[in-house]
Amino acid sequence: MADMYCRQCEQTAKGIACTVSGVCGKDPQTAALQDALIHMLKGIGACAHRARAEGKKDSSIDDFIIKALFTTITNVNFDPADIEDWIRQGQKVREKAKGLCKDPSDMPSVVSWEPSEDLETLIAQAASISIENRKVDMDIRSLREILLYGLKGMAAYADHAGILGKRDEEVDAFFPKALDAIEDDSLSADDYVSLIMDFGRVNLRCMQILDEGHTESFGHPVPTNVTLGTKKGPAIIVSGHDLPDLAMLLEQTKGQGVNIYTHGEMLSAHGYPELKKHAHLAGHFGTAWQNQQKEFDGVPATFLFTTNCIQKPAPTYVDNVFTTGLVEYPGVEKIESQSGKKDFGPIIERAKSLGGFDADDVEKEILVGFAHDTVLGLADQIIDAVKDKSIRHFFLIGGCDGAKPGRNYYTELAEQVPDDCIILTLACGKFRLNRLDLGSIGAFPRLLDCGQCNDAYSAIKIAQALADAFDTDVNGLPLSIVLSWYEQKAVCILLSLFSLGVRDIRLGPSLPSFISPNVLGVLVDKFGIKPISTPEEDLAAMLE
Ligand code: SF4
Ligand code: SF3
Repeated sequence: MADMYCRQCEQTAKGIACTVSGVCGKDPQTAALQDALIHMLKGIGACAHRARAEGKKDSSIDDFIIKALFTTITNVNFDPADIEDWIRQGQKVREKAKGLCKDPSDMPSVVSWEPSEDLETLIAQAASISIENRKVDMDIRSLREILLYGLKGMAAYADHAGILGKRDEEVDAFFPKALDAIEDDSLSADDYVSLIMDFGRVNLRCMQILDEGHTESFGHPVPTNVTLGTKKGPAIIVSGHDLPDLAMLLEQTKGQGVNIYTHGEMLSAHGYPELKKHAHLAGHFGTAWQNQQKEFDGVPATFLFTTNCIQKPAPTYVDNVFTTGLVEYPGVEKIESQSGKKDFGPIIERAKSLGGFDADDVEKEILVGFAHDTVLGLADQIIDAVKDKSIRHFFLIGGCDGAKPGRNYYTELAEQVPDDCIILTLACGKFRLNRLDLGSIGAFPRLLDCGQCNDAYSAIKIAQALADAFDTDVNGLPLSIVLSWYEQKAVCILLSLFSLGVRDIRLGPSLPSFISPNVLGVLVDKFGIKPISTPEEDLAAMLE
């Protein structure tokens, strides 16, 4: 039996599965405990789904499911003790959910699964319930995994939305319903396919409420020049996706002589009026998440991880790293929330004591802030430019970044896109292209940054509005979509695109190992999905 079995992300070992230790750094113990936590969530889901059918729900149960799923996303939580704690809490939540049901004795067997009190036995139990040890048809297993990883991605967005005070009953109800379905042996492959299509639609709604949460709290993003580099003085570098954390930190550092920099997916924060108003939001540091160990080494600043993607901090900077939200790394100090408020004092004091950068070091400026409100404000001009042929084609090149050498494809593709075409980008995959000087077409920059991965909603809204204007659907637009994927949020976005009927998406740098050949066949037939090839070949095909 393998020490562990995880294949939920793109960098999985040998393109098959991590079986000895995670390429991400996850150890077998953490992997086993995450499997056990997912098993517990299926039991909670089974109860909560039945309770809902009887008109009973409890938002604390929904919140637990969402947060626990998010905690198992790649590069979020590396602390086995913390995952064990989630399992123990899960037992209590399951009892609560069971108590909401009319007949708690009529439940699937997963509801009576009891995690051992003894850690070693619990890990052995986890092995017996992990995906590779279940005797399930290969295609059913693949469809269950697609649904589970999609749910994990949606959980991240639902959690962010919840923090901003946004929730939606359809989204909340889908988690228990799908967790229950994943364990249901009576479901056929067709049942799972239709559930997955439903999921894509519900995830779109989830991304919509998150978009509303962001824009109601911080305003609609506007085009903004962002300085890449650093300024003299103490510094805090903020990574992840959580804008409310950044907002709180900006308030707490006002007038303190500490500059705040974004890192990774936090880049898009610069476009939001309520965040950019802070003069000490000084710029953006570094590139995408997978370069953090190299880029953080020897930097006289503190680092705050609000969500994924954290990597093992090197000894040279581990004392300067802090986590918050669901991010956990053993030996790294965490800033906890007290009824929604966080005291970032320790990270601010540490940043001051480090002294910060001793001189300005600015590389260049880049432009962000092209979310749906801004782009759709230009819709008439864009439509005219397409009609008079000054814009020939749009490319959406985005998604996650990662360490594989094959990801240079995305840079080369963007470089080779002809001058009369516009590139929309989003998520951390943009770091492969956002330093390129791509110029403009008339008033439009050729590279329009729509935001974080969760702002895929913006790109979809833009595409749908353009399709309406041209009296067609998204497939009828002069638009090609080239996605890079790494973790589970990319899975949920892809499923939303499928649910909208979007065809011919190119996906790379490799196809997910959890998609079985037959399931891939269905996706190719229904949606024309294809793996990336070479930039030259793909570009020629997309511009045909
Ligand atoms: Fe491997 Fe990815 Fe799983 Fe980490 S999350 S153990 S890299 S498949
Ligand atoms: Fe990136 Fe981790 Fe996925 Fe938000 S930050 S897209 S990989």
